[in-house]
Amino acid sequence: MRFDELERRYEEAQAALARAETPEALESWRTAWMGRKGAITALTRQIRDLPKEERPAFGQRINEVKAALEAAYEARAAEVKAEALAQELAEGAVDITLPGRPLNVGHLHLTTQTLREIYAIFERMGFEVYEAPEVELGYYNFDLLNIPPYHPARDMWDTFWVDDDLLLRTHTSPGQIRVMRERYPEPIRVILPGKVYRYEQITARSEHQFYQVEGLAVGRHITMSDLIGTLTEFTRMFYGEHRRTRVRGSYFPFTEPSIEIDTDCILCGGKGCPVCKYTGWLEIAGAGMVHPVVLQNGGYDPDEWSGFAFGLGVERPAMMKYGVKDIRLFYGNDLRFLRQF
Ligand code: FA5
Repeated sequence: MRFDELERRYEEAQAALARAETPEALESWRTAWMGRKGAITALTRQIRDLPKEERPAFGQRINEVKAALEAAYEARAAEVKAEALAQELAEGAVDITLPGRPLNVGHLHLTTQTLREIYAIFERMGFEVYEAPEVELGYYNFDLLNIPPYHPARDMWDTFWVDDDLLLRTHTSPGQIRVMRERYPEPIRVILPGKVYRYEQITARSEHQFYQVEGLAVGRHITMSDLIGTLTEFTRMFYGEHRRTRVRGSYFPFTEPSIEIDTDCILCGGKGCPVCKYTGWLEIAGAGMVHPVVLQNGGYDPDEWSGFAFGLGVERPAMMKYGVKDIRLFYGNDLRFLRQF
């Protein structure tokens, strides 16, 4: 009878163990069957109630059952642990078929793109790129360009002085003198790109730091029609055939005669807006025939040589080409703007 109960309990314990699927269930099983108050332990206690002769056989069987259940428990515990690990791996695993996170790739700034377009156009017309310093002697920025210290034209370009002699250049024109002095007596056809600085109020059309591309051609028979032809060709290639340009008489101390080139304002379609100062036109370049004094300062005899020069903005032509309404957007570092180009 006791043997029957032991075998029945043994089977029940095995079945219950097979149903335990979590570490918690295993623990409960262990307490319920093998613990101090567990069912198998309770059977052990019954040994003393048995007739003496049955005790050894029953004791031996109970020990076998206990050992078998311990072993089964260990095996089941290992299984449950392996299943839990497999599940954890499946849940937290890396799916190598997922597409990777996109890398943020930058691109060239609108100003750099525009500069490169400008270089490409002038390269096709035979101009080479020449670089001149951004921190410049006042002597080159003004005096050698026919702007003596007392001359009121100095007021057109106020800037940031580094010391009594050095300044942040107000335009790329001082580079003209540097090329001429370096290249004499060769004919010259160069563009001089770079940053320029002005102490002036920032508005939708004016920055205190911006880019210019200077142009200089010096030769034996260079005339105003070469200048107008070159700039007209530039605007045609930069904007396309449809854009209107106009040439106006102007004044610069370092050119004589002087002109300015305007394009029709695409922001307002010519109706007038703050960027074009309500004229329908925006100046993109100042230009003219190199003043004889400037040719002389560069080492070229004005009786033998002539030349033209121009100073083209970079941001303003870009505004007119791409419809940028405010020049402050260029260097405001707002990615919503920069990503559009
Ligand atoms: C000059 O700087 C002359 N050096 C240009 C020149 C060169 C004339 C050679 C004759 C011969 P101006 O100050 O007008 O000129 O500037 C030339 C161009 O730079 C303007 O047409 C405009 O496109 C751009 N520019 C001028 N001021 C600003 C500004 N504050 N912000 C943005 N662009 C400007």
